[in-house]
Formats: sequence, C-alpha cells, structure tokens
Amino acid sequence: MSDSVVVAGAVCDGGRLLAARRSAPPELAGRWELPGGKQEPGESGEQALVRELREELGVEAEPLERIPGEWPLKPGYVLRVWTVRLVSGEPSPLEDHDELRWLAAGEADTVDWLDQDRPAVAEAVRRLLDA
Ligand code: DCM
Repeated sequence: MSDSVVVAGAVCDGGRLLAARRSAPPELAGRWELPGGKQEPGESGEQALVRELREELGVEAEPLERIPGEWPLKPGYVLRVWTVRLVSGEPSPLEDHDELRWLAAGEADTVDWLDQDRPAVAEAVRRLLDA
C-alpha cells in the first residue's frame, strides 16, 4: 500500500512565514510546524490543504506551488508542503495549536520546528528572501 499523505502549508504574507505550535499529541506538543493535516480519500493535496487551513486557522487560503520533495513522518505517512497565500481571514489557533507566530526570514530559526518540517521551512524561507 502507498503511504498516507499529510499536507502542510508554508503560509506567507508580507514577507513572513506562519509557524504554528502544536498542542497535541504529547510527544509533539510544544514543537512548531507548518499547519496542515491528513489528506482524505477523494481529495487532492491542494483540496486537503485548503480544508485543513480552514479548520485549523479559520482562513481561506490558496496553495501556490508544491515545494519539491516529500518527507517521512511516522511509519506509513509522508509530508508534502505547498507555499500558500492567504485569501481572507486572520489566522487563529482554532484546532491543534496553542500559538501562532509570523516569522520574518531572519527569525525562522527562533522556534523549535518539528524535524520533519525543517527542509520545507528552509526552502520556504529561501523563497521569502527571493520574493
Ligand atoms: N505533521 C508533521 N508536520 C506537519 C503537519 C503534521 O509532522 N507540518 C504530522 C503530525 C502528525 C501527523 O502529521 O503525526 C498528522 O497531523 P495532524 O495531527 O495535524 O492531523
């Protein structure tokens, strides 16, 4: 069977990247991630990401480009990441997170990212600097 996919968004606005601090499960709580969640059967990755960002942050968002690559999570799961533009709404930690932070490119290392998110965060920061 192929791996299940977790989709996540590098949400960028005004030259900053959105970081979200997980509130669960205990082994991940307190670590920072690119917000997202599991792709469900029948959804494209982009559709799943739009749904997850609506549920978790209360925003309407538009996936822009897939960041090349995918990264292993727990057995049977891989992470795929897109750059994302906010269409409407102000992100709030509605579900799964207890804090959000907008980071300028030079501040990206100031939070403790989940290990598996770090390559995509680095690429998102490179793109912020190029923009
Ligand atoms: N996950 C991750 N990095 C992200 C988003 C999620 O490593 N940027 C992991 C954490 C969980 C799984 O994917 O093990 C499912 O995420 P969630 O609990 O948010 O649905």
